[in-house]
Amino acid sequence: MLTVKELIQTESTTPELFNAGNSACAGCASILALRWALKALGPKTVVVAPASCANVYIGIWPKASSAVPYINMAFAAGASAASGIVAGYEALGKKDINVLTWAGDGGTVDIGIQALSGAIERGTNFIYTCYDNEGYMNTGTQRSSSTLKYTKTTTTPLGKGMHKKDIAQIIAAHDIPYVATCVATDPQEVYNIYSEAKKIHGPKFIHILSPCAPGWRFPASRTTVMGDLAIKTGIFLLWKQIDGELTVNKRTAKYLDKKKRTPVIEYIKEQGRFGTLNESQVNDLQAWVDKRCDKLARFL
Ligand SMILES: Cc1ncc(C[n+]2csc(CCOP(=O)(O)OP(=O)(O)O)c2C)c(N)n1
Ligand code: SF4
Repeated sequence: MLTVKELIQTESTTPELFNAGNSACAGCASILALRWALKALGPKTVVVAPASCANVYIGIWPKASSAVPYINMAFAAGASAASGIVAGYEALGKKDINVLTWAGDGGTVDIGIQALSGAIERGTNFIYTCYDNEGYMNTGTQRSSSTLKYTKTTTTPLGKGMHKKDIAQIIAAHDIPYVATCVATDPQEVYNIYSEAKKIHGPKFIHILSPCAPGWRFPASRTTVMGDLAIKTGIFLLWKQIDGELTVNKRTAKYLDKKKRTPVIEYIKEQGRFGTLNESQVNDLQAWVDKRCDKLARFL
């Protein structure tokens, strides 16, 4: 696992596989994670990107930003397309190519979940990433089943009525070799996770919380603050499950103790997407976080 010092060296010694001049918004966390994931995976990687911001921020041919093959795919088909590509390479006897699905939460937790579950059941040797910006951002901020309760979106103008679905736990229940969660604003963790995942055979699932300035309505300069606050409040939990063994990430472990945890209101008030919440709504979100933290604390 790389230290921060080694990571800084790695930035200049590894090839740049997602180049500058892409068309992501300023402060996009998803693109930061993709850049570091590709640095870890290396040039022998094929990316499958179902309908999402990932089809837009790659840019327009012939000036697209990806230096590796990058396939824009139908919304529901991120995992099934990857399954076909893996089968094709296997038929050709090519064993050293990483196939990476890079999908949003809409493309994963909503429309893509069936294809993902099927590809996993077939034992597909690929890495599936859900970069989770908690909404359909590419099409103008509609809610997904990964949107936090009370978030105001164009389809939930008064605030979403139900809690976020826990996609990482759903996939972990498929008993696959590797599941990990991280925040896109932590390049060291992103690099380390992808370096680890590429050595494992079979389906790998990585859930990345990706703060999104326009969709969450915070200033682009504060993207990394949102990633840090998500961990400190426990609103996003960091853990890994390798061959059925769940371990809690050290950063999250600290905040499973409620006395050390930052209250969720500190996260909420940084982001325009929640509008003004009343006391009972804030308490409800806090209770949801506390329950999830208590559940994870059993694995410490
Ligand atoms: C079947 C289908 N329905 C709707 C769309 C329109 N569409 C394109 S991207 C998108 C939202 C994608 O959301 P998400 O997967 O969360 O990725 P993000 O845009 O947030 O990066 C939608 C609804 C589509 N391409 N195909
Ligand atoms: S809308 Fe959000 S996720 Fe999409 S490119 Fe912009 S910052 Fe990134």
